[in-house]
Parts: sequence; structure tokens; C-alpha cells
Amino acid sequence: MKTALITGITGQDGSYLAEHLLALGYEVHGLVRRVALEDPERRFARIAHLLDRLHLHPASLESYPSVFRVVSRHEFDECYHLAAQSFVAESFSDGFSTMNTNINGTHYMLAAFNELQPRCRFYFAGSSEMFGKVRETPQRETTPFYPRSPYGISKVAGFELTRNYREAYGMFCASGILFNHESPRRGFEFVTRKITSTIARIKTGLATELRLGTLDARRDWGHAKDYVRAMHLMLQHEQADDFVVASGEAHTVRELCELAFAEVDLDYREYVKLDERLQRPAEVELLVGDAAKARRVLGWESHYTFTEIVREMVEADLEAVHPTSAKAAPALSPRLTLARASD
Ligand code: G4F
Repeated sequence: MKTALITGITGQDGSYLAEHLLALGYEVHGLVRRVALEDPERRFARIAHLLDRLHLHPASLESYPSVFRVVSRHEFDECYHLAAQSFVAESFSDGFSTMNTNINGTHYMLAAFNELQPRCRFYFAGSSEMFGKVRETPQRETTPFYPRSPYGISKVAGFELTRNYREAYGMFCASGILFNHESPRRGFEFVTRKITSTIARIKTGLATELRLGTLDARRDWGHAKDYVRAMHLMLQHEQADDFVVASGEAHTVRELCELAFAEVDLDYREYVKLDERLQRPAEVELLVGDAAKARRVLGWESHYTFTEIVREMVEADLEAVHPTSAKAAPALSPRLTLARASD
């Protein structure tokens, strides 16, 4: 049985990855903030159904000693470093904390593993935001980076740190350059979920409009479930390497709105309002990836189409606003495996 550590296990990707690894027979551990342990109903919503099979350890990516402590007390075969401040707009409001968490947090993880468990395989969650003002289209592993936000800059730094630990210390360090990936577990601040959750509220009379910053930006949207499989495949490959993970299709925010509103027989033009306060100081106009290397080398492929992703999200948000079935909310398991208080 392999043992994996996931940072960011309470997030969209972390929760899907934990499910995937458990299904493969892994023992799965997660780093979580101490405040999350004290507020499990809310903070562990995405992993509530997994809690009795997970080992959770309190640590902060802002504290090297806390990371060091966890890595010194448990042995891991694989580490998936997903935790980050990942909302691009927020990184413009507070670039300092984004840089601090994303760069130092990655550095602490790499340094702790290099010191204590250099044979553990390490995955870094890179991002298509590193391409920013794109130098070629579609973007692939060899496309130069030109980040356009503190978030993008922090991810370039994390990517370079990860590569440097691979080259300098011979660690198995791989980075996924993941394009946008969504699901019903997506945070409400991201544009897909903002759209689908607001549609559900409009449809049920709880909202009358949807305010967005731009309709023209183009993104390559895939499904998070497909993308976590790619993360796992990267750590099973014989050589540590970096891979683009993308659908290869670009859609505008306008197309996303059109499709999502049409799912509930509404015309987006009647509800969407442009609000310049939601515009970013520097926008990334177009991202579309070429995942040929991941398909060829890892045998990865995506299963969900853009239409299926949007439909699943709209349906899930409608269900959340107006449940059609009397499904009981999953109770938190009393067998939750928590690390000792001193951990
Ligand atoms: O959904 P978004 O906030 O995602 P964004 O900025 O592309 O970043 C996401 O994908 C990256 C991978 O490429 C990740 F690294 C990152 O962590 C995150 O997961 O915005 C998508 C687009 C942008 O062009 C944004 O300006 O939608 C545009 N948009 C227009 N109005 C809006 C809004 N985005 C948000 N969040 N809210 C709006 O009101």
C-alpha cells in the first residue's frame, strides 16, 4: 500500500485526488490548517464523506517548523502539493500574502522533503496562468512564461523551485501545468461557479442579475476529476517531468454564460451586467493548452466535454438551492483519524 500526502486536501482538487487515491488503495494523509480542524462541518464539506479514511495533520504553509514536524513523523511515497491562494483577482488585492503562501509554502515543502524524505515523489500544482500574455497558441511545455498577476508570478516561482530541486538534488519532482478545471466542488469566487450558482438563484427567484468583469476572456475549461488523474499519472512515470493538462478547446466567458443560461431556458443577455469593478488590472485574454505530451507519455485523456461540465454544475447548483430529493447531509464520521494534538 502506498502512502500519499496531499496539501490542499479540503479543496476541489484535493478532495477529488483523495477519492482517486483511496480507490487505488492508497493510505491518504492531508495537511490542514488548525482552524479547519476546529470547524470541520464547514471546512471539510468536500471531504466529509471521506473523513473516516483520511489521516489529517494540522500544519500551516506559512510555518516551516509545522511542515517539518509532519514530514518528520510520517513516511510518504508521494506528496501532492496543491495548497495555494489560487484566486487570481485576490492576488491583485493582496499580492504579498499570495506570494508568501505560494512561494514560501512550496519552498518549505520541498526543503522538508529534501531534508527528511528525499525519495518521496513530489507533485507541484503549476498553472496555465504562468503563460499569461501568451507567447504562442496553443500553449505547451516549451512555451515561455509571461505571468500577468501576482498569482501567476508566484506559480512561476514555485515551478522553478520544483525544477531546481529536481536538478540540484535529484529528487523526483514533477509539475503539472493545469489549465482551468471546474466541477460542482469549485469555489463560488471562480467564474464558472459564480455563473452556475447565480443561475440557480435567478431561476428560483433569489437573484435578478449576474455581474461580471468581462465576457471576452477565453479559457480552456476541463473537469477537475479528469485533471487529478493526470497528477497521479505524473508521479507514476519513470522520469520526473512537467506536463500541460488541458482540453485543447477555448471558450469565451460569453459562451459559458450562453450555454449555462440555456440549460435552464434563460437568455443570458437579459441577466448579465458588465461591472468594471470586477475587471482585473491586467487580464489574461486567452489560454488554450496542448496536452499532446500528457496523452503520449502518460496515456492521459479527458472524459468530460465542456457542455457536460457546465450541465453538471448547473444541475448541482439547482439541486443545492432547491433540493428535489430528501437526501440527508452526510454526517461527520466519529472515526475521523486526527493526528495527535501535539502533531
Ligand atoms: O474563473 P476565474 O477566476 O479563473 P482564472 O483567473 O482563469 O484562474 C483559474 O484558473 C487558473 C488556471 O489557468 C488557476 F491557476 C487559478 O488558480 C484559477 O483556478 O476567471 C476566468 C476568467 C478570467 O478571465 C476573469 O477575468 O473569467 C473572467 N471573469 C469575468 N468576470 C471573471 C468575472 N472571473 C471571476 N472570478 N469573477 C467575475 O466576476
